[in-house]
Formats: sequence, C-alpha cells, structure tokens
Amino acid sequence: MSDTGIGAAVRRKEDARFLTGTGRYTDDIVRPGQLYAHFVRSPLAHAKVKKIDAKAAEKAPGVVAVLTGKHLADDKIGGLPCGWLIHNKDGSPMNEPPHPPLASSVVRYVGDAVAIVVAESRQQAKTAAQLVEVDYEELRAAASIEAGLAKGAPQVHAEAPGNVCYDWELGDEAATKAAFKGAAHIAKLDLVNQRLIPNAIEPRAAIAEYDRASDSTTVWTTSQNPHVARLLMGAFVMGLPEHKLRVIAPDVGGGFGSKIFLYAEEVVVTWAARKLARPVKWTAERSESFQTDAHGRDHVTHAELALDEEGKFLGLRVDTKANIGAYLSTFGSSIPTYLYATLLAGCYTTPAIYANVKAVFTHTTPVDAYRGAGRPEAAFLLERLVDIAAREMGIDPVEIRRKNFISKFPHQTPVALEYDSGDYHAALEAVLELADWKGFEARRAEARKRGKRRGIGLSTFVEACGIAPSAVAGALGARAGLFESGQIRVHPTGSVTVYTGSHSHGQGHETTFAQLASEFLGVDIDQVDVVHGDTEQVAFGMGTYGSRSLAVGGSALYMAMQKIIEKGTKIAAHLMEASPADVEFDKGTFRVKGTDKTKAFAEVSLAAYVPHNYPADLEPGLDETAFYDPKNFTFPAGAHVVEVEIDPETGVVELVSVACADDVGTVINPMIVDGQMHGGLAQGIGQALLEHARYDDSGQLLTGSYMNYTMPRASDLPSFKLGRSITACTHNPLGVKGVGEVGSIGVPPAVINAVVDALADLGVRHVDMPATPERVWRHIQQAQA
Ligand code: MCN
Repeated sequence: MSDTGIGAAVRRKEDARFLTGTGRYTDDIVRPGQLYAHFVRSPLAHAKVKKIDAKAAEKAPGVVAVLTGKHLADDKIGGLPCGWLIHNKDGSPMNEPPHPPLASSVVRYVGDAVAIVVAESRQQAKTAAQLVEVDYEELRAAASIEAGLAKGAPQVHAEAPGNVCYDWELGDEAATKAAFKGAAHIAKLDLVNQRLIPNAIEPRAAIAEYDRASDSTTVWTTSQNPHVARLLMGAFVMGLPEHKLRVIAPDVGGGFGSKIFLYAEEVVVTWAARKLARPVKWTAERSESFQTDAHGRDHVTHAELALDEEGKFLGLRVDTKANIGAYLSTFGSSIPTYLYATLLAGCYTTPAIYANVKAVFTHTTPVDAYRGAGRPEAAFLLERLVDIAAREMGIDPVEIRRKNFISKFPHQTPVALEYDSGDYHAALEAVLELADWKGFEARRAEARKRGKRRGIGLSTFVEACGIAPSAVAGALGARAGLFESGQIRVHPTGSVTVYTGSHSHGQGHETTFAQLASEFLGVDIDQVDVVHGDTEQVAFGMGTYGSRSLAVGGSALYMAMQKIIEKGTKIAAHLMEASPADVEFDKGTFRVKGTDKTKAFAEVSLAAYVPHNYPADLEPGLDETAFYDPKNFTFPAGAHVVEVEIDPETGVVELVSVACADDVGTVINPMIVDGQMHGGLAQGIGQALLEHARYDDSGQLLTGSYMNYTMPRASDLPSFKLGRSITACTHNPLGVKGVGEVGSIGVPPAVINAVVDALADLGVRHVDMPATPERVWRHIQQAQA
C-alpha cells in the first residue's frame, strides 16, 4: 500500500476548499443581468384552479414576467418523465399520469407550483408573488395510503382509478403458499415504515442562461446526475438538442438521494431564461425544501415468516402498500419494487418468497429515493420479523440468524438477485465481540438497579448497490442505461485529470478517485485533479445514487487507466528499444523486465505530446476513456448491535452503544468509509428514533420546519464502534462494494429490536418508528394497564 493509494486514510482534498469558504455552489453563481424566480405554490392539497390573476403582480416593482402553466403549454413544454416503467401483475403497464411542471387546472399537493414571478431581485419576486391571485376550489384530499385506497376516496388522477399506480408482484406465490402449509410456526407483523424528509444542508437551486449567439443554454443546478438532467430536460421535456444544453452541477451540499431527480423548478427556470433571454435563478427556501424535495419511505406492510420447528425459515410473504405521492417522481416507481422486494431474502436461505406491492397516489409530495431507498424498508421488515419469530419460538436471536445464514456463494435468491460474495457469519461474530454481547445481561441488571430498562438489538442485513447491468435493468423496465464513464487525461508533464460521470456531493470522490490514480499510475496525489458534474467536460455519466460511484464509476476509471498503461507501455518500449511484451509498469515506472532500464511515467507522457522520437504506429497523446457496465449489483452486508436504555417514567430512549461490522468490499479510504458510516448511521438512527413527516387529513404538512421535524443531532448519538469484515466483490476489477447507504439500512431494525428487547417482559411485541418518548411511554402504559 502506498501512502496515498488504496487503503490509505488520505485527508479529503476537497475539504481545503470547503473549509476556507471557497466552495462554489449553485447559489454562488452570478450571471450578468440575472433575474430571480419565485414560485407561487398551492396552499391546498387538492383543488381546482379556476383562475390565476397576475395583473397586480405584473405591475409590482421590478417584475419582469409572471408565467403560468398556460404559457408553458403554449410553448409546448412537456411533463416530467418517470424513468422506470413497472408492470402490473397482469402484465399491463403502470398508470402514468402527466406531471406538468406548473399545474394549470388541478393542484395535487401543498407546494404544487402554479406560476412563477420573475423579477430583478429575489425580494421583489417574493413580494410580487403574494399579489398573484389564484382562485382555488378546494376538493377533498387523500393524504395517506389508507385514505387513498378507501372506498369513495378522492381521485388524485383520472388516469389512475382507485389511486393505484401499480399492483406488482415478485416471487413464487404458489411455492410460498405451499411452504406456509408445512410450517411449525408463523410469525406475523404489521408495520409502518414512516415517511421521511431528506434534509441536505444546501437547499435545491438552479440558474439558467441562454446564449442567443450560439442558441445554447447553460443550467447550473444542485443535481446528483447532471447528464441525466440534461437528457430528460433536453430530449423529453423541452425538445432541445443535447449539444445545445449544458448542465453543470457545481459543488452540491448534500443530496441523500433527493437531488437525483429532474424537478419542475429546473425545467421552469430553464424555459423562463430562454423565453426572457436573461439568466434566471431560483433558490429554495427551507420550507420549500420540506414541501417539494421528494420524500422517502412511507410503506404500510403486513408480513409473515414461516418456520419449521427448528427455526429454519421456510417461506416469507409480504404485502406492502407504498405511498408514491401526488405524481411519479423520476425514479419513484422503482423504489418500492426493484430496490425493495428484491432484498427480501436478506442474508437468509429462505427458499420461497412472495411479495405484492401496491403503489398508491395520494395528495402529498412525491416519494422517491432517500438514502437506502427501498433497502432500509426491506431490512427493517425482515430483521423485525426474525426477532419476533425468535422470541415467539424461544430461540436466541443470534442462533436463529446463524441457523438461516447463506454461507455458499454465489447464491441465487428467490427474489431475482444473485449474491456474489459475503461472509455473514464472520460479520456477526465480529460485531458480537465488538459489542460485548456476552456481557449484556450484567449491564441490564446494573441498569435495572438505576431504574432503567436496558435492551439489546441485533440486525444482520445485506443490501444491493452499484446498480447494475443495463441489460437486466432495461428488461425490468428501466428507461436508462446504468453504466458509468471515466476518462483519464495525462498531461505532458505527467499530471493527471480524472473525469467521471458520477457526482460527489459530500462523499469525497475528489480524494478517493485521486487515490485510484495514485495507486494504479503511481502519480503523486497532488498531481491529480478530479472533474465531475459538467456535461461539457465529462463525456457522459449516469450520476450518483445507489452507492454506485466507486463500484461503477471507479471501475470505469480503472479500465481507462489500463488503457493508459497499455499505450504508455508501447511508448516506453519504443523509447527503451525493447518489445512491449518485455516492459512492465509498476509504481509510476516502466521497466524492461529484469534490467535497470526504466522510463518514468512523466517521461513517457512527455513523449506522447512531444513525439519527436515516437512509435510510427501509435497516435500521439495520452488520454483514454472507458465506459463500464457492471455485471451485477454489489452486495454490501453487515451486522449491527445497538444497546439502549429506556426511562420508564418518560419513555425517553437513550442510545448507549452502536457497534457495526460491515463488509463494503476492498476499502479505498478507511477514513472516508468511516465518515460514510457515521452519516448513514445518523440518518438511520434519525428514522428509528426521531424523524416522521406527517400530514393532517386535509393534506397539510404538519412537519414542514425544524420546529416540528426532528433531525438527529450530535448529542443524540453515541460514539460509534466501527468494525469491518471484508470480502471482495468478485465481478468488478477493484473488488469494491458500496458504503454510502449501509448505515441507514442496517441500524434502524437494530435500534427497534433493542427498544422492544427493553420492553419485552412487559409484553410489548413491536414498536413502530420513530420510537419517540411519547410512543414508547404509551406502549409502557398500555402494557402495564
Ligand atoms: N469508498 C471507499 N471504499 C469502499 C466504498 C466506498 O473508499 N469500499 C468511498 C468512495 O470512493 C466514496 C465514498 O466512499 O468516496 C462513497 O462511495 P459509494 O459507496 O460508492 O457511494 P457514492 O459515492 O455513490 O455516494 C452515494 C451514496 C448515497 S446513495 C447517498 S444517498 C449518500 C451517500 O452516498 N448521500 C450522501 N453518502 C453521502 N454523503 C454525503 N456527505 N452527502 C450525501 O448526500
């Protein structure tokens, strides 16, 4: 291991910029003559828009234009597309109602935009927006899954009768039914996986500028995947050729999934800038973020696990209703299906699984990917159900898991995925040691003396990331490829620019991708820059989500570097008058095997650009691109143990300890991997104990600010004990798996298993998330009543 290559805890290169206030975010972009947009949004969850009167607003100081859905339709701007087609059980396609960027006849959630006011200053646009008079006729709203599916429920879209987007299934229903027939025990669970609101530090923003001379448009936006934004906006919504549309996602302050999607605001701002021939900027206020950033999770599930008398899992059946919100967001349809039900085998050999998922439109903010996206929902269900089964059958929760672990790889699950590698036993043993599982009963007894209820909870889980062969995804309905591109440009003096189609908005790619160049090309890490987030600089990209950047983007870079080494070898061989077959490359030096004849990487790169003495059959230059389409998902896995103490008087849950042993494949930067674990754990703990997006029956968001949506803070978290238990991915050249979402997937069930363990002797069987003091206190009171 070099001190800056694979495995080195290199300090984050990008932090010099972030810590000295020289980051460049979308709102920092200032263009000559720029205008500001403010969106006029519906205060009602469901209403007819009878009339929009903009006269007063148009006359307000500084106002340049007030634009509505009618203007948008007149200019033939299309609706926002959904990127994944799901088919119903009967083979028919899902209901896919239109999603206009500005609603013109009906509004479908609080925050649905009906107009924009464009003015010389931000304040003028905001003030004038209050003068836009919208005549709404309020209609009944369906603001929850239950309300959406109720008989006589108000319809969100005429195109989706009964508010059903799709009714989808996975697995073998008949085999699962048969497995249940032979069961000695059936564990049952009804649960709610509550709705969450992503909270990136930087709110969404976009600024667009039209250049009349070249008839081209540049958009700076807070996107996790600028190329996809360009493709969707150019080809599907606005009819602009892609070479005339440049999308730049500069520094982006966090996304957690919420910035994957193409949003109405990006389209409207781009259209307005072209229409008004002046740059137009929009920056969300925090309350707009709460209302309009796609939300996450929101499932109601009934699940049953069939076991034999020894505790071996025989079958699993799952019935899930998933809230999809008012419109289909870019990848909303794929989250409760292919990113959820395909993970229902977990780490276990369960031979028969059947899942039925019904996605429901409601008068709420659209729901899409949020850190973990589908996989936390699967892991939570499974790990709760396994604990319930263990308790009901009097089997130790560790034993029941050991008994059912998959231990041979590759392993084909009954729900489509083939796991390539893992060692679930090793991760479990590692975490039990780290958490001092054996010593727990003594700690419980000691806590009892202090009047506290102490509980311990385990979760062993697997997730799928690095999404995945384009051909497979395409066959399952994805309307996009899922490859990644990487380009390595070696400059004449041997410094390197790395271009990647993935996007970093906090994950440290500028460091870890530079480490790859340092490892494989032997270049000093300070001689490497990483460029991402600009459709004009990077050939193409599928962006960042599903913890894919290292496994897919990093593999593309590896392949491009192999091409560099191959070409460099030919140049070096020529310079050293040897055959390329006799030249080897190691740590930045080309050497004629078995001799002391060498050429440094920088000498070879200079020859590539100053080709005075150069092979006749070789092109000058040292600049290579590769596109990598993964052969499979990667399957990170882990075991988490959580210990809590509950104050029975108040219901307050104190997190005493969190221990993890995770398998993220080959680790590039252990410090960054730990940092990713910290962030994911904080978000998973936020879901387990604190966060809950709630609507009232009329569709008003009750948790639209930090006053009533509880984000985890440092003081809510213990110091995490992080261990690792690594197996290499077998199908990508780096052996890596993803880490970005592991914490948010693995820890919520461990927290709730610990909470239930602390209360189990009272007869408490399940506690839904978030386990707030009030909810826990009620469980204690009910149990004691
Ligand atoms: N890494 C590593 N060794 C490994 C795996 C990863 O050194 N074996 C490094 C990677 O090189 C990268 C980081 O860890 O620097 C995360 O890599 P990866 O797991 O590939 O995830 P992505 O880079 O694709 O990031 C996406 C993932 C997701 S899906 C969400 S959501 C999320 C997350 O990462 N959003 C984040 N982490 C986030 N972190 C921050 N700060 N902000 C967000 O918005």
